[in-house]
Amino acid sequence: GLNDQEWQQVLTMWGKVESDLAGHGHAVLMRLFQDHPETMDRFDKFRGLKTPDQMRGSEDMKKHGVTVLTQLGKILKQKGHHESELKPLAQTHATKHRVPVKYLEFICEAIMKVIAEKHSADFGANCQAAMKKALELFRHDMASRYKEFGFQG
Ligand code: HNN
Repeated sequence: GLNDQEWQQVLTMWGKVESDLAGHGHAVLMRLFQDHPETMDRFDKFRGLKTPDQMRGSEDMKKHGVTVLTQLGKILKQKGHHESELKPLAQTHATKHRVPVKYLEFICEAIMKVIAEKHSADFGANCQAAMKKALELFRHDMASRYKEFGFQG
């Protein structure tokens, strides 16, 4: 787990993400879909988006970015005691959307890159390490839940 100081670094940084959740969310999804186009296949609603320009202009993608980062923020704010937030999310992502653990890793990488781009001055090595640990904990606990729902991920 993370210690108090690490959680504080994570949540302080998350506060900066929340100052423009839509901008960060949209950038994260753009990054994810460009680096790993196969992840787009999980979304019926994004099937029409073919080019980076279409993605940039998509209100739907912006909206979904807010959904994803809002949910992730709720999880991070539990500082590891996120069982009740994680369970329903793991259930839909395992049984309905069938999102492999690998895709969770991809989006965590995209989040790290977007924060590094937008907040380079405030995202020093210690803060990066803390954020990475928090995202790894999230992924690890999602993966364990997946197994309970019979999805190997
Ligand atoms: O659980 C749900 O189905 C509610 C909608 C939702 C939420 C709150 C989704 C979601 C959907 C349904 C979209 C809709 O109906 O408008 C789909 C198709 N996700 C996906 C697919 C892939 C996906 Mn995710 N999500 N999500 C959330 C919330 C958070 C959330 N999702 C994630 C990843 C990595 C992928 C594969 C590309 C994802 C993450 C990491 C998070 C943050 C905790």
